Amino acid sequence: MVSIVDALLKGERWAVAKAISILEDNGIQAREIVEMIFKHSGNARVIGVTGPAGAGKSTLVGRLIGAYRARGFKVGVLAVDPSSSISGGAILGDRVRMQEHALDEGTYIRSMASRGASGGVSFALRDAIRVLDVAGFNRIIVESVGAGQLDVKISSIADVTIVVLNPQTGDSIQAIKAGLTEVGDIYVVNKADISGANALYNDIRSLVVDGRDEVVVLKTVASTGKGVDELVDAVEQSLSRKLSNGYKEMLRKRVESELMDIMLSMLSKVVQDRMEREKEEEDSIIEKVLSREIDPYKAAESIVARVVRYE
Ligand SMILES: Nc1nc2c(ncn2[C@@H]2O[C@H](COP(=O)(O)OP(=O)(O)O)[C@@H](O)[C@H]2O)c(=O)[nH]1
Ligand SMILES: [Mg+2]
Repeated sequence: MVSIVDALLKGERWAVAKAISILEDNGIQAREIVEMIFKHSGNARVIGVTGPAGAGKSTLVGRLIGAYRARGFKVGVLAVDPSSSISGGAILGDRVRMQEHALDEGTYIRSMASRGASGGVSFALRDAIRVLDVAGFNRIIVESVGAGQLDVKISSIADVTIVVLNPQTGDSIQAIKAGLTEVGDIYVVNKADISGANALYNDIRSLVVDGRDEVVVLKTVASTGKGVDELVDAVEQSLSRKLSNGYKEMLRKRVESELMDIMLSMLSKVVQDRMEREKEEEDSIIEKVLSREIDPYKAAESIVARVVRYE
């Protein structure tokens, strides 16, 4: 483990790959890695890219890599796709779209399986960001589909969140439903080359800019790279604004939310273990609910009270 971490701190790619795999396996070794690298982390800036499937996120991320490399940054990309646990297609698609950068030493691209559970991926994701961070990648882009739980999480993990919409699938009503109007620092109307882009742009402006004047709305054509430099400018401006204003408080909240996630997951494991160990007791409580002797809240409360000692 020490040799992996040493290599990681020197920025060696094999160590990055190995470390992230260990994190995904989520065993004892994962905890060891985090313990060893944590104090070295915290230097990279994290850019979240979210939005509906098909909006052009991966294409845009490919362009962002190029633009950031041209500005001298080392870029790490983590693509989280809930569908990738069902089919490998999404991962392959992302690789192909981003592959022109795959041989570049200053770029590291990795797909992460989400394994269904939204809680599960955020642990591995946060730690994978730390791995890339200590390996010297100073801009880390996280792509995730913004359709459920995870996208909201992305904005609590990323320093700047880009929401990508497009005239085909990303109509404004859908964006509101998915909670996307709340999470973005920057809204990108991608596929500005097809009709409906201007109408969507105006919709999004009136939806998100009202009351949040620091929000930026831009148009891009990811397939040609049009608007991408302006997007990078907007991301960097948003970053510097946040760094000079309330960044500490944001980090504090982020630690708080990470601790909460970890504690809840630990507690959930304690409860599950107990339920398995005390099978008879569990059965008898279930029977009592079935016979309507006690209600489900009382039942759960009696178990929780035995697991957690209230002070
Ligand atoms: N016309 C047009 N098509 C685009 C643009 N950006 C991406 N696409 C296409 O939209 C499809 C979905 O892109 P992809 O990057 O995989 O979207 P993702 O699911 O959000 O990651 C692909 O066929 C892209 O070639 C664009 O700016 N204009
Ligand atoms: Mg994609």
